[in-house]
Formats: sequence, C-alpha cells, structure tokens
Amino acid sequence: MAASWLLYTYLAFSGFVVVLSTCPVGWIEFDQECFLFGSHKKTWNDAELDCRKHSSYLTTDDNQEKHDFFHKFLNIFHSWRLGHFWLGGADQVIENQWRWLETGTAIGSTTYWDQGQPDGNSSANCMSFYMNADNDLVWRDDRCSGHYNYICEQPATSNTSSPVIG
Ligand SMILES: [Ca+2]
Repeated sequence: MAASWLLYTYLAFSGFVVVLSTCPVGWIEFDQECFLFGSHKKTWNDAELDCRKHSSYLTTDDNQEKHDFFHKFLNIFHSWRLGHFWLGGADQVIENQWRWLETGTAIGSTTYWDQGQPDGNSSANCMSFYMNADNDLVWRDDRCSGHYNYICEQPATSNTSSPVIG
C-alpha cells in the first residue's frame, strides 16, 4: 500500500497522467475490461442472468488480442476438462444474423467459426466457443438449452488523475 502510494505520488509530481483501472475481486483484467469465468454450467439464458446479477453481460469475442487472451485461459481450463463456454452472441431474432448481446450490433468481419459452423439452423441460436482438435479456439452455434461454463464481461472502472503543475 505504502509503496503504491509512493509510486503514485512520484508519478503525480512528475506530471504523468495516472490511470488506475480496477476490477471486482475475483475478476481478471485485460485491456481495461474485467472478466469472470463462471464456475458453474448453465443454459445460455441463465448464464446471461447470472452475468447481469454481477452488472455485466456474456462476453464478446470480437478482436484478435482478446481472442488470444481467451485462448491462453481456455488452454488451462481445457486440461481440467472445462472446455466449452458460452459467449454473448446469438441469432435468436433473425436466423443466421448473429449479433453481440452487449451492443446489439451485428458480428463484424472478425469471426472464429469452426469449420462447417454455424450449422444448426433455427434449432441452434446461441454462440459458444471451445478448443478444437487443432488446439484452435473456435465458435459454434449451440442449442441455447445446453449447459456450459460462461464468461462475464464488464468495463474496468478507471480513475484518471492529471495533476496540474504550476
Ligand atoms: Ca441459428
């Protein structure tokens, strides 16, 4: 505590802008977002409800840096036989028009569908990801009633302080 306060004071008097990002206890921070790896298996809807209870939502997987971050974690979970996680993507409203739950926006050009996916038509409207046989982290469309682990996401709270140097 004392050491971090000294560092903060040093940075403040040096004229740096100090940004302190924080996540709730038990959440993992990456790129100013906080992630909670749900330890229970739930349906997609129940997973989403649980995320909302934690002021968050089922995570997106919408850029390469974040995908690589998830890949590292799922590599570890995979060895514990926890291999399959819900994502916050769905095509429940219009078949084959996949949208991110967080923003309601269409899934962009960055996609990680496994070969032959999505293949479930109107019976599979919820997105999950898992490590395939090639050790790639890939998406598939699943029945929303399936029970999987899940990842919640929320922005890290940041306190920005830019000291005025007289
Ligand atoms: Ca579908």
